[in-house]
Amino acid sequence: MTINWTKYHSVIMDAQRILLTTHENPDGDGLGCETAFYEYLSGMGKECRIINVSPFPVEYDFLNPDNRFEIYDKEKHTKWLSGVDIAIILDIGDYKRMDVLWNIVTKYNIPTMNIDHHPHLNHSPFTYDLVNIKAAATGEIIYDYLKNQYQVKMPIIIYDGIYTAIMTDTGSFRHNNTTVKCHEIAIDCIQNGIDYTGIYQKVYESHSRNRMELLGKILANLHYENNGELAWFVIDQDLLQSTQANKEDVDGFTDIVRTIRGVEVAVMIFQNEENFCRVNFRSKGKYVIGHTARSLGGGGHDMAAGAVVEGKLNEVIEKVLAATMESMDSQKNSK
Ligand SMILES: [Mn+2]
Repeated sequence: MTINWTKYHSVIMDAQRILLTTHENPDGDGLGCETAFYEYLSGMGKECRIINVSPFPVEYDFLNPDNRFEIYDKEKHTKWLSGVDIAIILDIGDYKRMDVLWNIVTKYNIPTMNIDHHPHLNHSPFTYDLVNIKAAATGEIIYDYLKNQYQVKMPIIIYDGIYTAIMTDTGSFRHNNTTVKCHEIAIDCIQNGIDYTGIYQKVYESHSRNRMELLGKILANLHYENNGELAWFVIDQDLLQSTQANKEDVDGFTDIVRTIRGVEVAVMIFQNEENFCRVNFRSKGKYVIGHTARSLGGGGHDMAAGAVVEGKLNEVIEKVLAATMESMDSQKNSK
């Protein structure tokens, strides 16, 4: 599973203009990898830009000291993008999560390097695939590569990015993807001077009041199925508006619901747009939910996955619950 970087290293070195990007609604892993890789590539004299399709989440400001993160803007970026030598795509899971940037990459025939720890479909659309599904975070893969490149101490922002990537994807070193290696990398980051308490507080202790109000309303209205092993909740557009919360505020809610005693699987159905719902699945470990997400057109890991499901809210709820309950039942019966 360990990636042999020799070939990919020369591909990267041969490129001059490099685009770095990650999935829509970027998380700590995607952003941490981007800032770390950007630091390295710019240091090598590459003409490198980080361009994402979604806004930069403010709690990660410490990864963005010099406004290195840009939001895709057709007017501003088209010319530059048309001359990109390689697009390095981090933590993507599914090329569709690049949104319009995928169309651009295809339009200009830009070679793509997919660096990820999500399982991918058989027919990869990328030029190069560097996938290690055993890695807890894409940041772990990036760490291995960069650690090899630097003969001296790496710049602190690389450690900040890598630590953030692994901390967020392991739920602060708690989830079942946490390994000895995650802790070893954390030790290296701490020994090299990262402010780990500060990073934790910035990421996890800077929620808006609106988010907490929305969370309160959700927790007061949870639904339980399958003898309490499944807990689910719905966020419709009215609820979102009534609390003035934004779309990013719902991140992490499913993890919170999963913490309830007896709950094995938590599901969020979030009405993102009138006829589209973002669905999140989280499992404690007894039930695999990755394939349920895939059966709904989504993807992800065994215990943490998601999908975007088209349809009227009530139809989506019905469809998602039926698929989840059926899968949980059949897994239970086969044990
Ligand atoms: Mn990740």
